[in-house]
Amino acid sequence: MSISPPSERLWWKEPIPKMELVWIIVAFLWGLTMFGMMIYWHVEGEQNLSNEAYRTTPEVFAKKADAMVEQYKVREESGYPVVHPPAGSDVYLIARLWQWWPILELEKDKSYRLHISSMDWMHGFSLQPVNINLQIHPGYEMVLTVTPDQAGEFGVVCNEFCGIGHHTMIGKMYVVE
Ligand SMILES: [Cu+2]
Repeated sequence: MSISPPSERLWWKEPIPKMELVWIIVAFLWGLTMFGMMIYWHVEGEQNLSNEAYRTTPEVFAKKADAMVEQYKVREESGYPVVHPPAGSDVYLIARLWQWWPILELEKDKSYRLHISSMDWMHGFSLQPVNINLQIHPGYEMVLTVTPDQAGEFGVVCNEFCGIGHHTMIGKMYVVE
């Protein structure tokens, strides 16, 4: 049997069967509903971060992070500087193969502008155990206004596969009273 063209030249110009039309309408309305829910969840559900993204370069971003570390480093933990920047300031977190650098120490109930960018490939910022996730791209900085409302030690893991050392890409963040 060979493949033959449909008998009607305008094969696609058929009336839509009622059942198909019903499903199209259902899917369309559901899409509209979920669109509205995105806005609702943003406001009420405390989901969907209000992040901003700006263009940058790894060099420019690293320079800012280095300056912050130099000025506000308070101690060191297994080779990583622990940085305690003043409340209200801009704080920088570098993602690179395969670390989150430095360790930030923030104060509870104080707001910060948190900047995150990658020095190389794409990484995923995931703050544990709270459910905060951001995709981190090289060439862009993600900026969030954060107000930690829980003191303690938080883990930062990479949740975007970034190579052989991906599973070792674990950082830390402190929130102190
Ligand atoms: Cu990574």
